[in-house]
Amino acid sequence: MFRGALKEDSHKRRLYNQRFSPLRMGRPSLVWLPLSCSIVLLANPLGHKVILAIFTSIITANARLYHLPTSPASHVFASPGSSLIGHLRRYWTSYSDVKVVRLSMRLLSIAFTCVAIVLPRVAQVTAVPHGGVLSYNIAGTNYKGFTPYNTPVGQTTIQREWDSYDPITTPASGNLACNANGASLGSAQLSATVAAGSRVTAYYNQWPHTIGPVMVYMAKCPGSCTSANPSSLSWFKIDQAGLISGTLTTGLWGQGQLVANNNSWTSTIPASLPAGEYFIRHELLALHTSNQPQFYPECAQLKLTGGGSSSPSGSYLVQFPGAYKASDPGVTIDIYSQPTVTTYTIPGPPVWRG
Ligand SMILES: [Cu+2]
Repeated sequence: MFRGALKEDSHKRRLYNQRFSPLRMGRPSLVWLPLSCSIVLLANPLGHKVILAIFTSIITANARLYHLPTSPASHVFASPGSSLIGHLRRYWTSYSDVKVVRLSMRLLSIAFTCVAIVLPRVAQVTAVPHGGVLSYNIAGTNYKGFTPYNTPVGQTTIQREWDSYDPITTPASGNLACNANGASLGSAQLSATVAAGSRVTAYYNQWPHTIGPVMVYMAKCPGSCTSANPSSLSWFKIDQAGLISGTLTTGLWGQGQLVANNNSWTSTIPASLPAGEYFIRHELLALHTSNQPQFYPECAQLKLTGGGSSSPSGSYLVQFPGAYKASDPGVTIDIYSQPTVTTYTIPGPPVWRG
C-alpha cells in the first residue's frame, strides 16, 4: 500500500517534470547537441530563416496530427519582425499538451542536427561564386579571357592570368594590380589591337554582388605589355560608377547596374591617348561585408592605334598596390549602419577624361 503510493507519487512527479521541463525529455544528447548547434545557427540570418522554416512545418504537422486548429500556428508566425524566442514562447503557451511538446522536441532535435551538418556545406557552396571578367568585346570584336582554376599551359588570350573568383581583401596586396597571379602568358600572351576612342565591354560571370563601385583603369606600358610588370606601372582611371542613386544601404550602385546590364560593363578608351601598348584593368570593389572590402581586378592587354597626344599626369596616376589605403572612406565602410547617407567617395584618383 505504502510502496504503491510512493510509486504513484514518483510517476506523478515524472509527469510533472515532463510537462514543465521540456529539456528533461528524451535523451540529453537529443537536446543539448541541437541546442548548441541552434545557438551557432541563430548567429547568422540564414540559420535563423532555416530554423524558422523547419519550426513552422513542425507546428503545422503537429497541428494536423493532434487535430489542433492550424490557425494559431500560422498566427504565431504571421507577425513579422518578432524574434524566434518570441515565437517559441508563444508556441509553448498555445500548445502545452505534453505529447505535442515532446514530439516537437524530438523533431526539432533531429532537424537542428541535420541543419547543423548541412548548413556549413551549403555556405561553402554558396561562397564559391564571386567572379571576374570572363571575356571582352573590344570595338565589336569578342575576346575570350583567361580561364581561372585552370593551368595557364595551353591558354592564349589578351587577358593576364588570374587564378580564382575569390576577392583580394586588402588594398596592400601585391596581387591588386592584375589579380593573382597576374602573370604574362609569354609567347601565348595576346593583345587586342583597337583604335583610341573605341568602346570596351567587359563580361562577368553571374556577378553576385550589387553593392560597391565599378572602376576601370588603364596604364601605358614602357614597351611591350607582355613583358611588363603591372605592379610597376602608373595607372589612370578612365571610368567609374559608385553610388548612382539612393542610400548606401538600399541604393543603386555601379555593381547593381553592372548586374542589371547582363553582368557587363562598357567604357570608352579616351580618344586623345597616344598610340601604343596599354593595359586595361577592370575592378569591382564589393562592399556588402561591413568593414571588409573585396577587390576583384582583372587586366587585359591592348595595342592602341590612332589616338592623340594627351597623357594623364600627376594626381591622375597611381600604382597598385598603393592607390588605396584601408583607411580610405570608400574602402573600409559599413554601408548598413548608414541607411540615410546618399553620398559615397569612390577610392583612387579622379577619372581622366582625355
Ligand atoms: Cu563574393
